[in-house]
Amino acid sequence: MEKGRIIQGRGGLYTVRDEAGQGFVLRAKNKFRRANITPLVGDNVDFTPGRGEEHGWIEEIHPRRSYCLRPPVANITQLVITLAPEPVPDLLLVDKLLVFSFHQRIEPVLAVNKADLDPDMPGEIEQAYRGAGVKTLALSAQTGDGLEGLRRAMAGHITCFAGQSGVGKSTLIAALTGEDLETGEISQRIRRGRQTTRHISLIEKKGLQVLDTPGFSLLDLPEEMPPEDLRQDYPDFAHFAHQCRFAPCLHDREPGCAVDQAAREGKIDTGRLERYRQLLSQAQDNWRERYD
Ligand SMILES: Nc1nc2c(ncn2[C@@H]2O[C@H](COP(=O)(O)OP(=O)(O)O)[C@@H](O)[C@H]2O)c(=O)[nH]1
Ligand SMILES: [Mg+2]
Ligand SMILES: [Zn+2]
Repeated sequence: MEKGRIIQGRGGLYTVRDEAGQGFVLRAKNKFRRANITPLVGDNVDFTPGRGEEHGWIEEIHPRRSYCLRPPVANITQLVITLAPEPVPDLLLVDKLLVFSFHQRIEPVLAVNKADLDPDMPGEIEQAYRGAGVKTLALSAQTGDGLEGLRRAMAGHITCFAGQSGVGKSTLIAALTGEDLETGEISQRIRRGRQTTRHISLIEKKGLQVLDTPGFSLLDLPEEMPPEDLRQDYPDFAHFAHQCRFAPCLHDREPGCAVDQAAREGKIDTGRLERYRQLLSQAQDNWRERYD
């Protein structure tokens, strides 16, 4: 049996690459369907190669280190959350992506692209997310500024880019890997018409492993997450939370809330706390409706 990683899946055929870089076209054994397991891009597998023109078989899927449903990918270790001055940042999305990262123990990085349009923005973002311990990088895919820093941050990771459409994810991936990807407005149009057949592939180029995926912008909070667990994915609150008067405290305007106090004293970013309360209320609604 050989070992490799799924780098693409289409119509029940999977491309698996072994450690030497050789590609194999495989199908999944029926036992996976019976067990309701779908092989995902990023999965580490044992396989038997096909003979001649025949495809081979995926025999085993190794346990996953991380798992996403939308987009369907396994084993990513880093999420590059990309934002830019244009389109106007959706920080609620950024915070959701951070919750997702912390929840799955995936390393988040905040990549502020298009710094050529607004040189102040990276510093503002860095300031707001410093308490959460998230690395912020100032970038311009257009001028190339900061790209080497991003490349260094990505070394050794399986990276997925996430963020609103138009922030420059494909342009960044293209600049880093040399891979020719659809960028800009044309891709938007094509993508809409292609929703059902869109595919994900793991690009392995120039020492980087990157998943090019248009997904993640429709991300919901982790399913089946009890609302009181949300605060665990806010490292910037942890330093103060043990001083709250009530235990447990949801930091939702309870009297004597030390997180609220810290925000009023400028020790926690007030936007982070406001958006946390928005997400908490969403999580509470989901939780109430979960058996409907
Ligand atoms: N000014 C500027 N424009 C950029 C930069 N990076 C990407 N763009 C432009 O932003 C638009 C959207 O880029 P794209 O990579 O398709 O974004 P995606 O939807 O996140 O994949 C394109 O027109 C790019 O040329 C940058 O650093 N500076
Ligand atoms: Mg794109
Ligand atoms: Zn509190």
